[in-house]
Amino acid sequence: MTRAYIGLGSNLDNPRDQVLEAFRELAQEEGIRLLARSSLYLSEPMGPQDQPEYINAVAAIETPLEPLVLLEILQAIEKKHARKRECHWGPRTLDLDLLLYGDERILHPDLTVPHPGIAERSFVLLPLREIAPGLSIEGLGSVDELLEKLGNPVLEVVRDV
Ligand code: A4P
Ligand code: MG
Repeated sequence: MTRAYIGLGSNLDNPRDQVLEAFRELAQEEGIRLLARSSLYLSEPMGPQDQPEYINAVAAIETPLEPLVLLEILQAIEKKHARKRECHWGPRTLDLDLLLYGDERILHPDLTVPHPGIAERSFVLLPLREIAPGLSIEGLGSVDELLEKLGNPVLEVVRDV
């Protein structure tokens, strides 16, 4: 069994519901045990600015699945949300990133883990710290240190009930 962290993001078609539904879908997958889900964080778009704000969150899971199999499941869930890949860093109904898979470093044409964006993204680090306080990322340092390097950013948490 490996503990892994999934980053969730949405900025189209009622992002809050997209993310909440994705948590439910993750929990229902055979081979995925949902251990924790973060709050929903509101964040300004990184990349092109002419797109709506994002809702971001992180899930902690435990799984016996190999990372590439897990990635396929994440992509199947994205598809169910009518995800259209139109433009790099452009708006999306649901984006699921495999942030961490145990302590493993994976450099595969289809999968880079830890996810390359982690250290620069407050919308990943803040929800990650919420559900995994004290977590350290092999080669990058602790989530607290990474947030400090970003100037201890703050993001608004959205009510999810
Ligand atoms: N891939 C490689 N490594 C991974 C991984 N660790 N997890 C490959 C998931 N996928 C991974 O992804 C392209 C390919 O990346 C996949 O086929 C997979 O094999 P994609 O999701 O189709 O493309 P993308 O999302 O347009 O590009 P990219 O680089 O993944 O973008 P990001 O990093 O996902 O960023 N602003 C805010 N505030 N919040 C956001 O969540 N997200 C993005 C997208 C831009 N701006 C944002 C946010
Ligand atoms: Mg992505």
